[in-house]
Amino acid sequence: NNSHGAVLWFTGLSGAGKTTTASAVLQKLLERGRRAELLDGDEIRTVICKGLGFSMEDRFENVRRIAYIANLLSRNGVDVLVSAISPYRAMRAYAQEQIPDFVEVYVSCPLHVCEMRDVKGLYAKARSGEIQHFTGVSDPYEEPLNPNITLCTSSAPLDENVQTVLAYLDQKKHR
Ligand code: GGZ
Repeated sequence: NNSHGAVLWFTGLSGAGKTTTASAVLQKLLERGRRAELLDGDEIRTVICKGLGFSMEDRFENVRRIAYIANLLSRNGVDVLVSAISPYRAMRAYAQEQIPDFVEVYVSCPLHVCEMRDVKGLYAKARSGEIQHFTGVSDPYEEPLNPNITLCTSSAPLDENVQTVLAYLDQKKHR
């Protein structure tokens, strides 16, 4: 259905560049005159997902709520960019089932690179045990087996990754 927006679901490790890449794609879509929104897990966790932690159950609940909003927006013609670790295949499969025009974008980056970047100092805290159940360190991340798009943020520049996403959308004739 062409009146639907696309839902670009960015999954990957903390610090892989999900939000950075999604924000840059958002800018481009807005410049093209699209209606578009970014749903960032980290941000949503301060509002409608306030109180949720990082157990498998809470992460699943987080993803369930994000998928619900993404669906509401996309069926009203808004392109939605989701940035959430969403570490389990089952939760991404759930989102895919709920959302027409779901596009899985794997933001791939080696753990040691994410850890070297450690933008928020969370990896250090995870290694010291100050934070438990940290994805990639003490909690699982299940890589997508068949993502629609794979972006490598350690080897490709941001601009190139943004173009890859836009080209995918154009070719999918979402526009
Ligand atoms: C993973 C954690 C954790 C643990 C806090 N594990 O890179 P960030 O900092 O800015 O974004 C991460 C965010 C993860 O929220 P999501 O909603 O994307 O996760 S999920 O999809 O799994 O529900 C990270 C920070 O919160 N953070 N503790 N233990 N990331």
